[in-house]
Amino acid sequence: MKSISLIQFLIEEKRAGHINSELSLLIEVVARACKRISVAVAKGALGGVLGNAGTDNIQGEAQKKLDVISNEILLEANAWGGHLAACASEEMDDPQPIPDAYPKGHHLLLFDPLDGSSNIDVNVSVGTIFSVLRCPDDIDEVLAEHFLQKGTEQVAAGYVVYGPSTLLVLTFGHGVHEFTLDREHGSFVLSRRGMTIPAQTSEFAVNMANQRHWEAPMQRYIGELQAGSTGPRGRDFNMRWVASMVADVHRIVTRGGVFIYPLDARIREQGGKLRLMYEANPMAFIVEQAGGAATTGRERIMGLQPTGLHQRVPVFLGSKDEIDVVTRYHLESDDSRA
Ligand code: AHM
Ligand code: MG
Repeated sequence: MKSISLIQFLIEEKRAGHINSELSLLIEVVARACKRISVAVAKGALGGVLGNAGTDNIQGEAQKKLDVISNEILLEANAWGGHLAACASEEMDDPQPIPDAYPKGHHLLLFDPLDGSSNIDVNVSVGTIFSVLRCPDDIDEVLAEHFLQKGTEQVAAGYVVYGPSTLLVLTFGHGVHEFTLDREHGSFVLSRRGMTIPAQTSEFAVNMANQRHWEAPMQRYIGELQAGSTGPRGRDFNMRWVASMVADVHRIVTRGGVFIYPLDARIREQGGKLRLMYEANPMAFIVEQAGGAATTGRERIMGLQPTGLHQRVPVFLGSKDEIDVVTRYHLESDDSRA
C-alpha cells in the first residue's frame, strides 16, 4: 500500500477546499513541534526532563518540567511562520501575541501542551491537545476575549498521543484521520482515514474514586452500568481509566466507549475539572466528527459560549447512545427538581 504523508494529506485537503495555505502551514508547524515533544518525552530520566519544574500554572497546579518544555516548544515553533495572530495555553495566564519581528496570520491556536501530567513520571501515555479558531478581522491587538468563541467555530482540532507509538489525530470538520509517526523517516504517515465511534458500547472511563461526590443522575447512570447483566441495562460493562484524557479519548475514537469527568461537590465552584478551551472543545469536535456526542451532561459542549480562557466544564463524550442516556438522566433529574 502506498503511504500518504501528513504533508501530502494537507495538500489534498487544500485541493478539496477544506483548508487554506495558512491553516495547512499551521498544522505542519504544530506537527513538527509535537515531534520535538515526542523526542523530549521519550528521553525520560536520561534527558533530565522528569519531575516538577518548581512553578505553578494559572490554576495553581504544580507544573512538571515537561509541561514547561512542551509549552516552550509549541510557542517557539509557532512564533515566526506568519500563520498565527496569537496563541493561548493551559500553562499561561494570558494569550501570547506573535512577536513584532514576525508577520501575523489570521488564526488563533489554543493548546494543552502536555495533557495527563500525572502520568509523566510513571512512563504512561501523555499527549498534546490543540484547537484552532479564526482571529476576528480588524483588531489592533489580540485579547483574551477574541479567543472566547464557541466550539462550533473551530476550524481544526487535534491531539497527539505520546504512547508506544506517537499518533496525531486531526479534524478540519470533514472526518477524523490518524497519522502515525514514522520515527526512522521523521514524518507522520496516514494510518487511518475517517475514524468512527460506534454508537453503542460496553466500556466506560471515569475516575471511580470520586463517586461519592457526584450528582444523583451520575450516581444513577454509573450504578446501572456497574449492575451489569443483573440491573436495568441487562448486560455487563467494562471500565478503563488511564487518567490521560488523550489516551482515554484515543481508545474511544478507536473502539468506542464513553469518557466522563463530571461535576462533583468539591469542584462545583470551579465548574468542573477539564478546561473548555484546551481540552473539552477540541475533543468534542473530534468526537462529533467521528459520529460520537459530547455534552456537559446537560448541553452540547461545542454550543457553550465561553466566558473565560481557563473556564472548566464537566465532560461527557463518546459513543452516542450512551451519551444520550446519561444526558437524559441529568435533564430528567433537573426537571424533577424544578
Ligand atoms: P492536566 O491537563 O493537568 O494533565 O489534567 C487533565 C487530566 C486529564 O488528562 C485526565 O483525564 C484527568 O486530568 C485525570 O484526572 P484525575 O487525576 O482526577 O483522574
Ligand atoms: Mg490537560
